Amino acid sequence: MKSAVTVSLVPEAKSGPFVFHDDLPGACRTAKELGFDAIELFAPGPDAVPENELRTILNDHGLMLAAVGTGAGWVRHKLTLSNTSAGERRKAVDFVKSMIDYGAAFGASAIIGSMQGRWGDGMDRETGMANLIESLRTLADRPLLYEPLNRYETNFATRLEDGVRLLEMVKSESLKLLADLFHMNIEETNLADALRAAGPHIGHVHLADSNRRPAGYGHTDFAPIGRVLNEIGYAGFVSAEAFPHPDSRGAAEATIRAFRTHFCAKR
Ligand code: LER
Ligand code: MN
Repeated sequence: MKSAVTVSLVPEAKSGPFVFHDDLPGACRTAKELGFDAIELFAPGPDAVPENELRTILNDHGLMLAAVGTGAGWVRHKLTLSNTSAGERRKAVDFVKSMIDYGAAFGASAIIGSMQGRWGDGMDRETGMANLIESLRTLADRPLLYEPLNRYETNFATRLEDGVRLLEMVKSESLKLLADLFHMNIEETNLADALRAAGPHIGHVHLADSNRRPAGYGHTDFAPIGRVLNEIGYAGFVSAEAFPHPDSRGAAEATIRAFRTHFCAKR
């Protein structure tokens, strides 16, 4: 498994669950100093940091790009892949495509989290689901991560097993699941069992404690989670998407400590 830490450059997400905010070179410096393998980038769009600039920053610090978030499409432009309007769905798909292209230049997948939207407000579940599946089919010819979210953020897939069912409907080898331990803490009966059952579908992990503070600041038991990920041979990123508590550096330090204790394949 490889360690990563999130960096948000989205002004609307200033109070969001990201370890670092705004200062990309500073975040990379601290991430490298603490021994992270990668950063995960939440950017306003594909032009926020030009590709050559990002390449220079990553190379200078010997870091990989773990993944790119697409949530700015929702928080900035109110776009969703399940929108009842075909025109709005097209805009959402185009935004995600631009982020897929951006990440692909670094071998990083794009994440579909809040961009999935939710059914309701005049759109029934069946129609919303059909819209989401159609959008994902259009996008998933390249590496893409679908993230089940807790009930307050979506009503499509809230547990990993719902996510696996959705993946089976989309039928794309390049579409994998993102297991976010914060959402799972709200929705799953048992986190380790859910991860074991989802097995080879898991393509990325978001690491946060029960309260979305960094690992170690809540009551999630990470030992069985790390054990099961090792057992199923998960070799992807474990990426800290957590509040900068007590501050960004402190959150990154707690994360790398938890990563080394529970996730490194050394047992
Ligand atoms: C994104 O990775 C996520 O976990 C969501 O909670 C963002 O809305
Ligand atoms: Mn997440």
